[in-house]
Amino acid sequence: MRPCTLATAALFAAALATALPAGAVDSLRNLAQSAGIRFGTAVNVEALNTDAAYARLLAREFNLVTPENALKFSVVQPERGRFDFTQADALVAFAEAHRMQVNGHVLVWDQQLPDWLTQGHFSPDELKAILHEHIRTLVTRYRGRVASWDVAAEAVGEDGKPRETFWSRGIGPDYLALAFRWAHEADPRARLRYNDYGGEGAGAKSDGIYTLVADLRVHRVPIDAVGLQMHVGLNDAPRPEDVRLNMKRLAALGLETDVTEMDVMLQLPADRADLKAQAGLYRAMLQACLAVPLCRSFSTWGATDHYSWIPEFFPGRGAALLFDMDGHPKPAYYSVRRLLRRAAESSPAIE
Ligand code: 9MR
Repeated sequence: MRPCTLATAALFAAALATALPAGAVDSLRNLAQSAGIRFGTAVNVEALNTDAAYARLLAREFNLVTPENALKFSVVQPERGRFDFTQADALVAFAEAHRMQVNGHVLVWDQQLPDWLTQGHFSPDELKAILHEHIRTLVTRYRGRVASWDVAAEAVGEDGKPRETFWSRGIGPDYLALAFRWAHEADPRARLRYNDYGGEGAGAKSDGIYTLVADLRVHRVPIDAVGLQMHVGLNDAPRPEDVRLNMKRLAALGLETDVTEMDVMLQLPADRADLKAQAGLYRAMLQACLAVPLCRSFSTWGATDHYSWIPEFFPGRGAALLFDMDGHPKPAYYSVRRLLRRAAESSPAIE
């Protein structure tokens, strides 16, 4: 979409936003708030700007939003030194109009990098300068408006060892510590997070993530939280009990946790039994989070099945989220809501 069209669409979304209800009493966001956590989703900003029903659904049900792609390196700095915040600005404005928190995603990742960067043959010092400038520019722009940042993501391999990435190759092993320090310098009050998949429960990767963040803590690197992505299927999800224990051991390091990107992909077309099993998994993972005081939020990687990354990446699979293709609640939505209501009845509210 051309910038002027996007800007017009953003204005439309903002105007529409003021007419929306700030979450019905029984919405996920309101129940979650009473239960002491935030309930979030990744947001497709193009859809936010063009699909009024989607915007209404987001405003009603969620109080935490993560731009699904709008702040990724190739989107936000498509050419060296030229930053494009059109989409991210639209999302932050929408979030502010609806009293939602924003999680910035993602500063150091080795996907969605622009060609000028990956093919630029930069020296370690040049790459450090580029990354520093990138982090400083993004975090400063949204200081006080983006409450937390995924500073780094997916830096640990399946074997638990640090993964070799574009950044580790180009800068060396201290790129992670540097990134957290630079983000902290740019906004000392932002909550800084490490975010990964496949290490939510027990196992080598979970241990590797634990070792990595423990080491950052020992070296007084400003890290506040660990994000557990939770992209799962019905047969490969971690045991909820292991997720709880993992959250607890991270809490013992002084780290908060979040479920950051949950979705449960199903074989299409999804049948009733699968939708029921899916509901059970969402419920169990939410329950693990609710059981650990330092687990602060629970987010799904998209709101409706219509705007989910799964069918494109896993042909024949999908139906992974809480709302169906038409934005109607699925069994998983009702399970999550019931559990939040129960938790809300026995828990103090957060600010
Ligand atoms: O959902 C995102 C999709 O639209 C992008 O094409 C993709 C690019 O790799 O990234 C997806 O989001 C990822 C997130 O940024 C990091 N964790 C895994 C998510 C799913 O791949």
